[in-house]
Amino acid sequence: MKKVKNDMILSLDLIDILKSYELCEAIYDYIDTIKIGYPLTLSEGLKSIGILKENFDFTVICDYKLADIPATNEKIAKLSYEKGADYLIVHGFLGSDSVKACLDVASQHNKDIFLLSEMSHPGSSMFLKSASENIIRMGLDLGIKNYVAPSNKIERLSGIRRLVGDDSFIISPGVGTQGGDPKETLKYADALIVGRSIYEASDPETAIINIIKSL
Ligand code: NUP
Repeated sequence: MKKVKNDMILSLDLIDILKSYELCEAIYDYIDTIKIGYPLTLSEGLKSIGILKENFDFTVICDYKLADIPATNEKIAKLSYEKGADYLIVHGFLGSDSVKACLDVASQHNKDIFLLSEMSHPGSSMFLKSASENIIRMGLDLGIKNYVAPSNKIERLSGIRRLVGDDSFIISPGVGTQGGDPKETLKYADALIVGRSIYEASDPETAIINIIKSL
């Protein structure tokens, strides 16, 4: 992925397209990339991707954490890219065939994926943490250049940076509400993913400006 404006991606986890639209109007001077996931998509449909992309010219990362057999991953990926997704977040723990199915659809659409190995919530240490390094190595073998790694577990994030090298692109959720520090995170990640600290703020624009200043 190429550089993201202000090194920050808005995680747009509202469930209402009008509220999402209003939020985007307030912050689009500062942000050129958004991440949408199940909350908005299940509530308002895949058309949400196109609405936000076309009106604000955003790069859209769809956080659908694809985790299914290759044939089903392929269908979900195809639908998402056709509706305007630029990137899909794909779980690695399903194995190389499931990830490869997404990579193949991405390349047919001239798009790309992000690989997810472990996560920012505490439960990630139960099963995902021990598999994470092997998942990343699988990603590197598949030629993947984009990764998701937790901001609030800085030693895990820095370890993933060491594994993937400096020419990979890491986006990092867990900033703010989940405890991650923006400045510290950007020592290892290329972009922050920030949701509630922005969209739950009484003044989202000021919230963004304050994060940018803190960098
Ligand atoms: O490890 C992950 N942690 C995480 O929070 C991987 C993710 N994709 N996310 C997502 O990032 C999460 O689903 C939410 O959409 C966003 C973080 O939001 P917030 O904690 O900043 O509100």
